[in-house]
Amino acid sequence: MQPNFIIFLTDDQGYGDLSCMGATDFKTPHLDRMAAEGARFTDWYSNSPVCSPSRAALLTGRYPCHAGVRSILSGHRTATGLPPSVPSLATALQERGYYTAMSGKWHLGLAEGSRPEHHGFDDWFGFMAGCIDFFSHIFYWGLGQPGIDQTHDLWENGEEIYRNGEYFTELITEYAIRYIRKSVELGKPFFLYVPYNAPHYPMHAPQKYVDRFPNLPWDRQIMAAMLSAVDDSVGEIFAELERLGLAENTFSYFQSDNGPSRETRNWLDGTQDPYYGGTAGKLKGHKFSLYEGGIRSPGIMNWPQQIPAGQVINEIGAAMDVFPTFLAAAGGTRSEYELDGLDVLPMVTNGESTPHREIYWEMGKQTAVRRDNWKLVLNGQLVEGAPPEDDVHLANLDTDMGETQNLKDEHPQLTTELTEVAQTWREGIETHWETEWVNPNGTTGYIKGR
Ligand SMILES: [Ca+2]
Repeated sequence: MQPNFIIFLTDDQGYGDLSCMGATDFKTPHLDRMAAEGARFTDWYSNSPVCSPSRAALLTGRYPCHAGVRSILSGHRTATGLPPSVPSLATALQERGYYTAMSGKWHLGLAEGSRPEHHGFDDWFGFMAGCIDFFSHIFYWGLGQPGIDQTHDLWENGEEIYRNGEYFTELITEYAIRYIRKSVELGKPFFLYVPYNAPHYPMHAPQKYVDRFPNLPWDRQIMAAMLSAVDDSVGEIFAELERLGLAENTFSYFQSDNGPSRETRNWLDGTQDPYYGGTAGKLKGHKFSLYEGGIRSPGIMNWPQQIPAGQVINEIGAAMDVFPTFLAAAGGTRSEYELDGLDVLPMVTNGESTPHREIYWEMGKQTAVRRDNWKLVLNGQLVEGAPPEDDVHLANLDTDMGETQNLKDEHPQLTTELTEVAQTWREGIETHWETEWVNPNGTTGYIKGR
C-alpha cells in the first residue's frame, strides 16, 4: 500500500531548539517521540539560509536556483515566485493518485502561476507572504516605505478568508486534521505539507503557552512558547493518525527552513539589539549565513512500517532529498524528474552511507560546500550586511562543528580542490540563472524569457 506523507517545516528554528537536539530549558515531547520512533539526523541541512529558496528546494528536489528561487520573495499580491514550469513534490504525488494539501506558510509567490493550487495542491489553507501577525493574519512588512500598506494574508484554496483573533499555529492544526480526514473520505493516500511559520517573528503566542515557561527571560520564553505550541500541534496530528489507523504507514519528515534569526525586529520593543532567543547550539552563524548555524537543521524521518526506530544518523543529507525519497517510497523513480536531490531511503531503512559526495550552498556573495567531514565557506558572513569574516574558511566538522578553526593553511591542497569545485558549481548556478530566469528586481521573483 502506498504510504501517506507529511512534511512538518518550522521557520527560523535553530539547530539546538528541540529537546531531542539538546535544548534543556523547554521540552518538545511529540517531536522527540517522532525522532525516537524513527531516525534523527545530526548532519541534516536546509538548502538555503533563508525562507523562499529553502522552501523551493524542499518542494522541488532541486538547488534553489534550479527551481527559479534564489532569494527572499516579496509579499505583495502580484509577487512572482516558484515558476509554473518547475514540477513540485505535490504535483508528482498528485499524478500518482495522492490527495495533496498544505496548511501553513507558502512564501513561494502570490502571482498567478505561483500559488499552491498552481503547484499541485488539491486543497490549501494559510498565507503566502513571508510573515504575518499570528492573530490578525496581516502582513506588516515594509511599512513606512512609500506606496506600501499592510495587507491581510489568509486564504483557503485561493479565496481570502478571515479568522481574526485565532492563533495561526492552532489554525494550521485544525486544517491539517481536516485534510487528513478528507483523504480518508476520498479513499486516497495523502501528501500533507505543514509549514509552520513559528518561530519566525512576530514573536506571538497565547498566554497558556507562555505560562509554561515562567522562569525564562522574555526572548527565550516566547521562543519556547511558540515551539511548544508547534510541538502540541504535531502531537495532535499524530494522535489523529492513530485514531484513523494511519500511523503505521505514514512517512513523516521534520526540518527547519533555516537557522535562527538574530534580527532586531524579534524584540518588538523598538530596541535595535540583536535577538538571541533562538539557538543554533554549538554552531556558528544564524539565518542568512552559510556557516553551519544558518543551514544545519534538526532533521527527523519517521515511518513505523519501514524506518527502524531509535536511529541517530550522522550521514549528510538535505531538504532537496525529500522529493526523490518520498517519490521512491511511493514507487516512483527520480529519473522521471530533473532533480539535484538524492534518494536517502536506503540510508534510513538500511543503514547505508549517504549518496552525496558534495552538497553546495549559495547566498549573496557566499558559497559553501560540504564533502565528508570537511566544510569550505567562501566569503562567509556571520551577520547579514556585515563584511565577510574570511575569504576562504575550511573546517573539519568532525572535530570542530562550530567552525572555530580555519584550517586552510594546514590543508592547502584540499582547500584548493574544494575552492575549485565550489567555484565551478557557483559558475554553473550563475549561468543557469542568466539563461533560465531573469530577475530584474534584484531580490524578488523570476521573470522568464525576458
Ligand atoms: Ca525562515
